[in-house]
Amino acid sequence: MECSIILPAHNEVYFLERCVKSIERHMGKTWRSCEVIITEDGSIDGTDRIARRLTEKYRNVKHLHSTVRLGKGKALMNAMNIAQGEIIAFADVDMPIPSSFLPKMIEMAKKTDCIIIGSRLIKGSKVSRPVKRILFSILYNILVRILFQDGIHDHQCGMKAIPRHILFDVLPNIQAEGYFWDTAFLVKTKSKKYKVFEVPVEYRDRAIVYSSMKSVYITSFIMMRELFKLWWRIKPFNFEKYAK
Ligand SMILES: Nc1nc2c(ncn2[C@@H]2O[C@H](COP(=O)(O)OP(=O)(O)O)[C@@H](O)[C@H]2O)c(=O)[nH]1
Ligand SMILES: [Mg+2]
Repeated sequence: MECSIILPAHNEVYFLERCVKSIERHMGKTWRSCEVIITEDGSIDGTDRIARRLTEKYRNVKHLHSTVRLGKGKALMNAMNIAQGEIIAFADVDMPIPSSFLPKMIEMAKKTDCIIIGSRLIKGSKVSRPVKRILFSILYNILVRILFQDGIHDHQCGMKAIPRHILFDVLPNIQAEGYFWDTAFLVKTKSKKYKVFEVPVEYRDRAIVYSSMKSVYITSFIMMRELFKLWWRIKPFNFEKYAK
């Protein structure tokens, strides 16, 4: 299997089918050698029914379901554990980044054998988000770079493509179940000296009415708390020990 595309979904009744169709269109010929894993939990809006219907319509679409909300990180890890692809990619269902970036990033991961991540904070990116989210994102990423010296500009962008062997070397012992998963993963990746390339993306936040996030302030607080917990756990610059 060439690649696995993981779609974490929580209450995405409006976007899920559009997202899968858009990916099918942009993957072109490679669509048939890919699997799509919808990892969906805690939805109360009928997203699970749509996901089931999509598995009937497409042979290469799978659906993982839990009635309890698991968090994005846990949902991603559950899907990774059943993913068969040589490249394992994931993307947000509300498509803040056009799906056309997905085949490009998968191809780059294949060619370079490195981790490819979308970035909203490097030259060439085009971003349309509320100012408070941009500010939090800049501050948060500066803080991660100061604490962990990893040189990455955007840890939290929702589109990433990872070669299988790297993913499964890094995955054990990542203790992050929610949105913080991406940062925990990248910090660990860097502690193991893998290369990460950032690709500038076009990014547009969904209309707030569809957002599954409670509030930017609550989420920001949780992210900061998780960040300091991680720092405390691995202690400053003690990467060698963390890498094991
Ligand atoms: N399975 C699962 N997916 C989630 C959860 N929380 C968020 N997601 C998904 O993660 C992606 C990003 O979430 P979103 O609310 O758009 O975050 P934002 O873009 O950072 O505001 C979307 O595809 C969501 O459906 C969760 O608890 N479980
Ligand atoms: Mg979003």
